[in-house]
Amino acid sequence: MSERISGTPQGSAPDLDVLVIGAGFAGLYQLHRLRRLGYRARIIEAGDDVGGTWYWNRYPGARCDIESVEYSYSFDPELQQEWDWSERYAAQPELLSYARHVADRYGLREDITFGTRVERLDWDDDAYRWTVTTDDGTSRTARYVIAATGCLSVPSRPVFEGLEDFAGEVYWTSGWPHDGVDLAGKRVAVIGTGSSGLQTITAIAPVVAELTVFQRTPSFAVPAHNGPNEERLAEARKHYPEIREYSRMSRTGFRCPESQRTLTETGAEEVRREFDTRWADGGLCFSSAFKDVLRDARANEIAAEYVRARIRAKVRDPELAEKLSPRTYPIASKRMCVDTGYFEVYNQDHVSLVDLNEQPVRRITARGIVTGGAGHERTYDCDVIVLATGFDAMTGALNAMEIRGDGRTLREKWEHGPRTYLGLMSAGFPNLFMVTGPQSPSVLSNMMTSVEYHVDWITRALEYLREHGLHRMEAAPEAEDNWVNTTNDLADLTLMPQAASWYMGANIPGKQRVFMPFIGGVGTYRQIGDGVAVAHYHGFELA
Ligand code: NA7
Repeated sequence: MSERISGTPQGSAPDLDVLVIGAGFAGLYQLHRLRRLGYRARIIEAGDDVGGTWYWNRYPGARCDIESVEYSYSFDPELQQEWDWSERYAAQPELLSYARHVADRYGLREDITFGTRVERLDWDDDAYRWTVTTDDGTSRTARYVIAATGCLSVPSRPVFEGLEDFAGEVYWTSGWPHDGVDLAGKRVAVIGTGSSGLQTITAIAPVVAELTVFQRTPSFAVPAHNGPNEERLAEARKHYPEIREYSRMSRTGFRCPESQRTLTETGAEEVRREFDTRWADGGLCFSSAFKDVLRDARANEIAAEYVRARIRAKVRDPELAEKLSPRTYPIASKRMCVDTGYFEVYNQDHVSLVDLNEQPVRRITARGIVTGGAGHERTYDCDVIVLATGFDAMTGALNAMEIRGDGRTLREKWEHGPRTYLGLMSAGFPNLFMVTGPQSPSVLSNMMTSVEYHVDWITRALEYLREHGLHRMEAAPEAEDNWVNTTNDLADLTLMPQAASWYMGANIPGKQRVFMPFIGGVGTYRQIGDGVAVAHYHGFELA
C-alpha cells in the first residue's frame, strides 16, 4: 500500500492545476486528457508549433523507424480511422502534419504557450506547488508538473575545432532550417552515421555533387522496404483494436513476432530461414528473431554476421564493405537503423567514406575538414558540413532545467545516473511526473505505445488524488532504490551494457555510464504499473 503522510497545502490556489512541458506527442495527448477531465492545464513549448521531435528534426529523409499504423495515437478510434498514412514508415512532414491535425482537432492550441522555454522549477512544500519560470522571465504556479520533454530532444553538439572558421554552410540534423536547404550540385560532408546520418546520406546522395561521409562507428541497419501503405492501412483499419491490444502487451510496443526459440539451439539452416524471412519483412523485428540474440554473445555474433554478409552483398568494393560493417559492439546493443538503400549509396563514384578510426578529425578550416595525424594530414574540401551527432538522450531535457525539489536539484541527484520509480517520478521531487522517463521502456519501445500508457497512468493517478482529497504524491526512496536496482539487474542480463551507446549515456563526455531504459518489455512494465495503481499507488507517498 502507499504511505499516507498528513499535511494540507498552504496559501492561495496555484495558477494552474497542471503545467505540461512540451507539445510533442506526449504533451498533446496529456493536455487532451486533462482538459476532458476539467483540469486547468497548459503546455509550455519551446518551439513555435506542436510536434516535438518532428518539429525540430527536418533534415532530408527524416522518417520514423516504426510503422505509421503503429506510431500513431490509439486513444480515439475516430482519429485512427480518419487519418491516412501514405507510407509504411511516415516521413517527418507527414508526422508533423499529424501532430498539427491532432492539436487542431481537439482544440488544444488555445492552452499551449509556444516559443517559450521552461528554465527552472521550484517546489514549495508548504503550498504543495511548483513555481515554473520560463525564459521570458515570467513565472506560473502549478500543483502538478508533467515533463513531456522527450527522450531525444537535446542535441549533442560536440566541439569541432575551427568549425566557426568554415567558409561554407553548416547544418545540424537536429535543428534543420525550416525552409529546407538546397544541396544540389554541392560538395557535402556528413559527420555521424546513426539513424539521422544514414537517412540524410541516403536522401541527399542523388542531388549532391560530392558526398564525403565521416564515420566513427558503423551502424547495423535492416531494410525498411518502405512504400505506399494502402493495403497495410486498410488491414489496420479493420483490426486496430486487436493491433493496439497486442502492441500494449508486447515486449516492443508494436507488432513484432517474438520468437521463443534460442538461436544457439536452432539449426543453421533454420536460423538462416528465420533471418531471411525477417529481412524480407523489413524493420526492427529482425533483432527479435531469437530470444538469445541480446543475451548470448555467440548468438549475437551469428546475427551480426548475417547483417555483415548483407552489407558485403550490397557494397561492391570489399574494403569499403568491411569499413561499413560494425564489429566493435553487439548487434542491437545500439539502436539499429532502418534503411532505404543506405549501403548502395557507396557504390556511386561521387560518394566516399572516411573512417575516423584511421584518420580522426583534427580540425575544420575555411576549406573543409582536416583529418589524420601529424605529418599525415589530409583536407577534405567541401561547401556544406552536415552534423548528425546525436542527442543527450533520456536525461538531457530534464537536466537542462534547474529543477529544485525538497533540497537539491534533479541534476545533482542524477549526477551518477538517473534515479526514478517506474520512470514516472523521482524521490525528492513531489508532484513532478515524467512521461517516458529514464527506467521506463521508452526508447526501447514504440514511443507512441509508451507515451499513451504513461499519460493514462499519470492521469489516473491525478484522478485518484483528486477523488481522495489528496494534493501531494512522491516516489518513496526505498521503492525507487528497488526499481533502479531492478532495471540495472535486468540490463546486466543482456549484452546491452557492452556498447558505448546513448542508452548508456556513453556519447556525452562526462555523463555517468548507466543503462537508462527499462529492458523488461512494454507488456511486463504495464502489468507492474497497473499493479502499483491498483494497490493504491504502492511505493508512492501520498498526502
Ligand atoms: P546517434 O544514433 O547517436 O548517432 C550519432 C552519430 O554521430 C554516431 O555515428 C556517432 O558516432 C557520431 N558522432 C557523435 N559525435 C561525434 C564526433 N565528435 N565525431 C564523429 N562522429 C561523432 O544519433 P541519431 O540522431 O543518428 O539517432 C538518434 C535516434 O533517433 C536513433 O537511434 C533513432 O531512435 C532515432 P559513435 O557511434 O558515437 O561513434
